[in-house]
Amino acid sequence: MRKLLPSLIIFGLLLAACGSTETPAASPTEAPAAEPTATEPPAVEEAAEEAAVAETESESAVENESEAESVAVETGSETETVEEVVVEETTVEEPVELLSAITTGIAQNIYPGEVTSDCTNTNDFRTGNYGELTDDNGNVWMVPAPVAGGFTNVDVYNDCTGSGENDYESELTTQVIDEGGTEITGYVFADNYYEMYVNGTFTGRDAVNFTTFNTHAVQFQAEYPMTYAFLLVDWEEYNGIGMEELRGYHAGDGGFIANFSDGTSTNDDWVCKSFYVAPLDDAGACLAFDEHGNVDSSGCASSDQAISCISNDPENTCNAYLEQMPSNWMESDFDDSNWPAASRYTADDVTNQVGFRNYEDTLFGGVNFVWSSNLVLDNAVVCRLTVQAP
Ligand SMILES: [Ca+2]
Ligand SMILES: [Ca+2]
Ligand SMILES: [Ca+2]
Ligand SMILES: [Ca+2]
Repeated sequence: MRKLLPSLIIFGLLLAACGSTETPAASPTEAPAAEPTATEPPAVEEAAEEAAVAETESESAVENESEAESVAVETGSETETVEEVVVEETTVEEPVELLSAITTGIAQNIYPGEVTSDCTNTNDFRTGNYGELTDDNGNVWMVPAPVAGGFTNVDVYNDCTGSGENDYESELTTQVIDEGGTEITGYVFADNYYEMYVNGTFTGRDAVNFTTFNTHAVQFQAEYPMTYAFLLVDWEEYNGIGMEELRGYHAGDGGFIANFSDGTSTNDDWVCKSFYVAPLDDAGACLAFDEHGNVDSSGCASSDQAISCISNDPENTCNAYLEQMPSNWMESDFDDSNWPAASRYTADDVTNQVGFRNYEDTLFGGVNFVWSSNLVLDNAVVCRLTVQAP
């Protein structure tokens, strides 16, 4: 039977990061990350009733195909072949208009990050809170991103919820995504947070939303062509305006690096699209959009000194650009052919943290960081790559 296309019914924007109607995003009114097992999809909670609801029925099941199949039927001691009419359900998918918004100021509702009380490194720990930001049309956006949560990957280095350097090899187990597929081991570091999918299957997430900085290992078995999809978040303390606190306001930066045992690693073969840009002056007048509608913030002021709102009551004056993520961004058959190529960055551009530097020449030897074209302003980014063969 042909597989039904994923439903694209939209329950506000809070479901935007989910793979299907079976894996809704975390409720903004509850801790976003529950702890499902490795065989389950990310944390599942119904979206809050009060969330702005843009219920857009975007597909309709249409019975439009039937075909005759030969079916072997056991009848007593003999087998006869009969013609059976099989009616297949297929769907007609209509284009979905994905929402976008320019907002002003910080989120109205703040919810604590899930490791708020668990981090043992009190010096460098920064709580990874979530916020709900309502735009002028009443749509509610989860910032810094509509993360879904789910199980965490094995620690290589984690001095927050782990004990620092970790004997990760003894903890790795293989997640079977495709029976008979190739076994892959990989290493991932994100500034600051990632959720990972391979061939549309959730394969784990970062254990620490914000800081301290940590590195993970992952092991799975999957078939080629192999599609990697990562939701990446440069976390923030002032939810909704893309800023962190370190003796004042700062527009922090992102960055993502991954290296897999089949030779796949982060480089400009990947595509990376931004869904949350902040802090911005002048309602985002500096933003550009390419011919496919992808936002480009590379022409915007991107330093603490150059962004005017940072020194002018940022919590009430800085703007953000928000764009709804397609619900199927992690799927193998998602069309990312019009997404921008990833931009490459060096470790010096991204981080000097021991959580990465300890493994720079070993687990990540010779690999580039990637992100969208703006490491500072683009705070929620999805990066994808499909590997045809090893
Ligand atoms: Ca992290
Ligand atoms: Ca940032
Ligand atoms: Ca950061
Ligand atoms: Ca950084």
